[in-house]
Order: sequence, then structure tokens, then C-alpha cells
Amino acid sequence: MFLWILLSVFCVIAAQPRSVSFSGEYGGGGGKRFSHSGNQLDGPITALRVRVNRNYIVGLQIRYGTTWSQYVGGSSGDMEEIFLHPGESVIQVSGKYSSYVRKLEFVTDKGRRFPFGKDYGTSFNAVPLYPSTVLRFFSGSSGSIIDAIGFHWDHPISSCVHCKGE
Ligand code: MMA
Repeated sequence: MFLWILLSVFCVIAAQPRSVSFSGEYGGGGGKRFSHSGNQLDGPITALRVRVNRNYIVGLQIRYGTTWSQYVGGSSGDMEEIFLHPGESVIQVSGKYSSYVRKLEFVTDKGRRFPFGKDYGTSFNAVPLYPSTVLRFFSGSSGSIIDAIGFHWDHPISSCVHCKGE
């Protein structure tokens, strides 16, 4: 009986369609860790602010729904900002890194590409593992610049029960 219950539980879990995947981390070991896991409750990613100097990705601030995340990173260089179209999602991030993050290029499901930073270092190409999944949140490490970055993919948020102003 116990074995039968165990087997049923296993089958139910094994039959669930998978959707969550992670790409990264890209970069080095310095800085202080950050994760936007909880920001997902504010809604889907709707805009990006990326601070760049002449060598590195210096800082990041991400808008989830209508709420901007805390800024992570340093103060050198210039802040650039892009807004996604309503319903548009990031489905690929390629870039370059060394001991720090040097370039990030976001590609959306509408075929738009947004490059930030410089073309030096080791290349990476981050894409979701499962079909129809999109960039849901960021994590990584930062100090005076962005030391490392990772990308978390899942289905787009459909029901915005927690979202403000959606
Ligand atoms: C700080 C500190 C380091 C980090 C760098 C770059 C200047 O030092 O947080 O751990 O590697 O910034 O972000």
C-alpha cells in the first residue's frame, strides 16, 4: 500500500510539464548576491535600465509590471533605458563576460534586439530550455559594477493576481 502511494506520487510529479530553467551564471566571483525572485509578484518584465561604462555593464534596474526593482551596481557611466511593448517578452540574452559582465543583448519574441555594453570577453548565449517560456527574473552579483548575471525562464505570467496596476 505504502509503495503504491509512493509510486502514484512519483508518477504525478513526473507527469507535470516542466517549464522552469536557468542560464548562467556568467561572470566572476566578486560582489554581493542579488535575486529578483520576489519581484515576479509585481508582474512580467516590462522595461530595463542598464548602466554601462566604456568597459563593463555597471548596473541594472528592471521593471516588473509597473514597479521598478531596486538598482544594483555602481555609479559610473551612463544609464540606458528601454521599454518593451505590451505583451512582449525577452526570449534570449546573449553577451560577453570576463571576471565581470561586459555586454548584454536582449532579444524579444517580437524580433527586437537591444544591445548594451562592449564586445570584449567570452561569449554566452542564454535561452530557455522549454518551449513558450520567457525571461521571468534576474539574479547575480554586483558591487561597483555587475560581477555576474543569471537568467530565470518560465511561462509568461498569465494571471496577475498580485500585480499592481495591470
Ligand atoms: C567592489 C566589491 C567587489 C566587486 C567589485 C565590482 C570595488 O569592489 O563589491 O566585491 O567585485 O565592486 O563589482
